[in-house]
Amino acid sequence: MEKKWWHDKVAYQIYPKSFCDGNGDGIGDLQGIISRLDYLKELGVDIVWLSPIYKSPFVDQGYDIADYYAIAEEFGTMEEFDELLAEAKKRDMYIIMDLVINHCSDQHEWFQKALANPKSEYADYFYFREGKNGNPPSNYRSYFGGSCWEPVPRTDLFYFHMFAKEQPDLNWENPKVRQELYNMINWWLDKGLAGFRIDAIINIKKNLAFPDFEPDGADGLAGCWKMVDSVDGVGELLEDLKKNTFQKYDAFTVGEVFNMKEGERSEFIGEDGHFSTIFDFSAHCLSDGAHGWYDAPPLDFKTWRETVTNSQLEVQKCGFEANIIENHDEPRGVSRFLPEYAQNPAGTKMLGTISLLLRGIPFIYQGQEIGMQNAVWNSIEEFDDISTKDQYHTAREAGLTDEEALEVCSRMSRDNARTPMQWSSEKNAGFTSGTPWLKVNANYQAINVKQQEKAPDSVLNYYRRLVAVRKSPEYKNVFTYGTFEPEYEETDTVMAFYRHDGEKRMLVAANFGREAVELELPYPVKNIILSNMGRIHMEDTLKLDSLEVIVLECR
Ligand code: TEU
Ligand code: CA
Repeated sequence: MEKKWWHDKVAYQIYPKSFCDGNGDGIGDLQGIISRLDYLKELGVDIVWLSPIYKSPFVDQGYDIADYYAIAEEFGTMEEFDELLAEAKKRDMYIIMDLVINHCSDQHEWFQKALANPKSEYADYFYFREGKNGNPPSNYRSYFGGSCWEPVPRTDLFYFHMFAKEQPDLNWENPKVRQELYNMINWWLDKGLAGFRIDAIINIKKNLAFPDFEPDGADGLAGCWKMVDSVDGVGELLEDLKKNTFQKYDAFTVGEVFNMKEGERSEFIGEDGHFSTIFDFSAHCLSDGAHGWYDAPPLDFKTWRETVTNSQLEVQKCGFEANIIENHDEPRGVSRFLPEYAQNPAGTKMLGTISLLLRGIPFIYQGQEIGMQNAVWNSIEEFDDISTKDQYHTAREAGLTDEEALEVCSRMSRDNARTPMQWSSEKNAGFTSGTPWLKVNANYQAINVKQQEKAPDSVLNYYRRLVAVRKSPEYKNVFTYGTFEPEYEETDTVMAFYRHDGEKRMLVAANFGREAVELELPYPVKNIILSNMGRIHMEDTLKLDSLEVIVLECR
């Protein structure tokens, strides 16, 4: 396998609005990010992914871009962005941005021109279609609820949007659109950007016949992803994209790809794949409800272990995926993947160790490194997120009480990941001197950076050691290129695997159960590399207390 510059890197996702507020307006910004680069460096971060910072009306928190060439004034200026690039470079860090090109904002000038004159060439930048007897052209439900089709005022046309109605989908079949997007991407790469995280990219290929599907909900609509599922040919678009942009720069690209078809993985992330890598969402998809968050199945340990294991075994046949516990679209991993008795520092370290030492590119989401958890939400009014509001509505429509629907949203809301970063036990968790745009998690006195920096055994200091082990000259190769081999799969509570590169064999083992376990050790222990319980000695058997994780070098 050809080695790539990004194979051995550790990435960190910043959600700019909630990371650090430099000027006291309650909104995180570029100066805030710059002020925390040393913090990220100390954590061992190489690649920083910024969720969208482009000019936007923020209907979907920046995933609705009004100008691809401008920085949102809430976040700062282009000069400040250049400063961030330069400051990152000084520290040998790479910046990647979010690339949202399935759709733009309805405030983008292309869409404004299209609306102003639906006969102009700009209408063809989007999907403008005639309705069927005054009804929308097809029966698709958008990802955020309601029809995918919105009437174009003063016409009998509708435009297509898979997300909010303020996020019209771009017409990727139009070569002019593709060229505009490629120019924009190259413009950013020319600036010195290291690459992109690529948003919702599987959706760019449409079935242009827009056929109806069997309704699958009380609203009489069918999920629009079914159309995406039913169409072939996204690969050609993705190759065209890559060849005209990323490839020329040796850029690092990580695709947000749901609904990949069976057997397509190597086309996406193989040696000459469309992307460097894609996120592994297999564990997250376990809580996909058939109709929404309200019927999300509960998670159980063995299914989770089997899912992660199978994914690792599949992925290593062709490339690298990016491993996450959480991101800005997901609830906090500690609250989601750990049983209640494990939602504490020991359990948090255990989960982090598994995630970071799997084969793949680890992405840490802001706050994960201090063990941030879901917030307590007292009413639906407290949420900001467009998707949460839709899911609340869907749950109520399905017959859940207000209280039950609130419980569902509290458990699943994307806002759980978007509450401000907890820097200290000062007012507003040290995130802002003003009024935060979204409420701060009430637990910030107990969970924050400043306190954890001082405590040698804190989650933060453990994460620092964990990243350092992964990147150490001694173990870097095995943790980057070593194969993944599951172990102790027959147990009820242990998630364990070897990483093996032919030279070194490492064992990572975690006990998710309430009881201690004692297991045979097929390979004698050479060294204890890491322990969340301060264990420095291991006899001939593997002893793990409840919530203990250990990293061993085997003989
Ligand atoms: O997400 C795409 C996506 O399909 C999921 O986010 C999912 O629909 C959503 O989490 C439901 O709650 C990307 C971004 O990550 C997300 O933040 C944006 O809202 C979305 O695209 C639209 O740009
Ligand atoms: Ca600010």
